[in-house]
Amino acid sequence: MSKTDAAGAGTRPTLLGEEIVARIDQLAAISEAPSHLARIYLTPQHRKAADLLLSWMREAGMSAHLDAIGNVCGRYEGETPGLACLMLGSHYDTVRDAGKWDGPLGLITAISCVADLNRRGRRLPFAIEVTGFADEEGVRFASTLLGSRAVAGTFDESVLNSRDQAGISMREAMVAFGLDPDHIGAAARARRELLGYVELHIEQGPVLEEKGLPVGVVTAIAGATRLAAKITGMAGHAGTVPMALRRDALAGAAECITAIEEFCRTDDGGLVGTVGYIDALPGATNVIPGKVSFTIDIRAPTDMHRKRAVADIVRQIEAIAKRRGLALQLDVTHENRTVPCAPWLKAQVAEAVAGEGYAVFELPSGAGHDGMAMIDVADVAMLFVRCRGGISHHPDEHVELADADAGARVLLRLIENFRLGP
Ligand code: HGY
Ligand code: MN
Ligand code: MN
Repeated sequence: MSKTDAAGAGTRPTLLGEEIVARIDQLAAISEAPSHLARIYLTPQHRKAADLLLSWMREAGMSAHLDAIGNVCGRYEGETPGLACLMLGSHYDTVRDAGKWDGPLGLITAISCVADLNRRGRRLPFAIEVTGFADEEGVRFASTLLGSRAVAGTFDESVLNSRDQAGISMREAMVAFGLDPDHIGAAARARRELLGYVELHIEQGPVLEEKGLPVGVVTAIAGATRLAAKITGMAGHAGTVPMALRRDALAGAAECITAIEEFCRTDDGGLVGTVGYIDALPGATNVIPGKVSFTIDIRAPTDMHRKRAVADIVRQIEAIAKRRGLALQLDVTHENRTVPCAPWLKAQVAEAVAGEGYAVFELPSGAGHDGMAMIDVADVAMLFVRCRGGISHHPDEHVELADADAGARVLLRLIENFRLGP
């Protein structure tokens, strides 16, 4: 934190922040290619990262293991063994060409907080568990929150049959990784084991920076709907088929994409829509595209707004396909309702923020987080840490060391003052 922060706690040693930033860099070196950061579920990089995280957990005084879906799980016992836990966590998979903070910041900070308690020999009247979720982004199997859904006991077994771009099913990838796809249920936790779930995460937006605050208290995580669209037209010769006779799947998809953009752009209620992936076949310069697949991601501040928007967008896409004589298949691949943070737990996050000398500022999360799945097994709260320029899902994603430290101090204070219920 700089001395010029609007609401700050003055200058302090930033020891936790230094450890956190060094580890963020160490973890970021584990990537499918040196040119960009990508750490994808059930790959050798997943394994390598898990081993490193497990070693940090053990060093912090936790017992640690890889669970049935590939999450890393650390446990720091309380005053007596076997107590229910406050669970902290975040994810350690990434998008492609990712920033290094999205996910790992929360996980690494939680480990550093436990390490600090351990160094001081501090035991609490509850256990602390730190979970690193193996797949939150859903890059590989087009289904997100796989790690946290397994922990929440809501993993959808049908995802095991979905295939990655190389045609490998999730079931096959799990077996190759050394996990048993028939025992994912073993990762599930019972509600009575968890006193609450708290996730620290970078904001991924510009609000805290604008406010001059290093941390913020999250009110709710916005819901999202994701769809997979397949458009089938007729492939043909680029030189011989007259324009009027074409059924070009890619031109149809392009019209759909701009319609989605226009629909969301002209909405004044915070609706956002993204087509982030497209594939056209057969994919040759001189062939009219016959088959196109693309994804759609729709989010809004309220569930009702999002659902209405999805229905309208689907109607528009169907009309475009019909007018162009294209076959259309639309599948919902992901649907998450808006998840409110639990008032009693949010109040304790706010207390910790104030306790560290920062102004308490509340904001919603437009991005999705593991808490969306964890809500099915525990009350959820989140703490946001400021990032530079609101940039995320991009290699320029950045958090200042002082802000990483501020986040850690707030989280540590929250843990040490944590009490069950309002
Ligand atoms: O897409 C999301 O909101 C999250 O970053 N996975
Ligand atoms: Mn992300
Ligand atoms: Mn994330």
